[in-house]
Amino acid sequence: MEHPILTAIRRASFTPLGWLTPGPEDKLPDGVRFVILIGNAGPDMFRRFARERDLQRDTMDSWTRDVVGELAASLDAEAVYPFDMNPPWPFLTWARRGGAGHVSPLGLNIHPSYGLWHAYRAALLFPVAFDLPAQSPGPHPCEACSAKPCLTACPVSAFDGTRYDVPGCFAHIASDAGSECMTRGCLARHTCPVGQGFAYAPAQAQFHMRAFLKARQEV
Ligand code: B12
Repeated sequence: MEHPILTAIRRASFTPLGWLTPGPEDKLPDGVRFVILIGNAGPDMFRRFARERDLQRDTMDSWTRDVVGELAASLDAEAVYPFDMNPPWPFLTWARRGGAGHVSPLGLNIHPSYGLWHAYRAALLFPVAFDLPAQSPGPHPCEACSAKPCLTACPVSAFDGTRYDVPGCFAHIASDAGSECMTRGCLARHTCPVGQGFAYAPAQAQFHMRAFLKARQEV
């Protein structure tokens, strides 16, 4: 039987992605004994968001604060978010420590089932440790992937396995030539063979790409 904390997270349309006991290097408030990372994998979270908000006008971040704030309160937890930026919380490092995946050649984490098609929406911080079995991400799938199509699929070669050319990526997606990236989502991400069944549906892909471009244009 699933632990009731994980069931409560799923009922709220989020996916529990990993969990860990934090250390001093995490710079979390005193008294935090356990961290559960929650996010999206599969369509449930975006469907709930689309039911509750106007996709043309509202941001996912403000919706996340509302609904995760409520979920956290119901579980006697605090929440911190991947979009808190001063400085950003190390979600990808936490996720790897929590057994949720490995770092891919793109810099994103790759999950054994969801591949690159998952993202974090919050970390729930608890004052007690739960008896959840440690997760293992299994062997690194990219080490067995000799073709590495993710490193050659980007139309402007933004990835070479060691860096991400952020200005090059944005110049492309802001131009007419970048319309396929804008409607389907990052083409490097699409080409990864792991977790293809979890690739975002067109509405979700386009929503995120527009938000991504808009955030950059506002900097
Ligand atoms: C700043 C940021 C960006 C910047 C620049 C990122 C960059 N230079 O790599 C911009 C705005 C351009 C960006 C773009 C995207 N991002 Co971003 N981004 C972040 C953010 C807010 C902070 C990252 C950071 O600086 N952390 C600080 C350090 C201390 O944290 P860290 O855990 O140690 O993480 C770093 C290491 O893992 C490092 N790393 C380790 N090994 C390697 C190896 C290589 C080759 C590389 C390049 C990096 C790398 O990369 C991380 C830094 O990006 C995070 C959210 C968060 N709070 O983590 C999302 C996050 C990393 N982004 C995410 C996503 C999905 C994207 C996009 C795909 C968005 C889109 N188009 O839909 C793109 C493509 C990103 C890519 N290939 O890297 C997800 C990744 C989910 C996952 N599966 O891993 C995150 C976690 C947000 C979320 N809500 O889940 N992003």
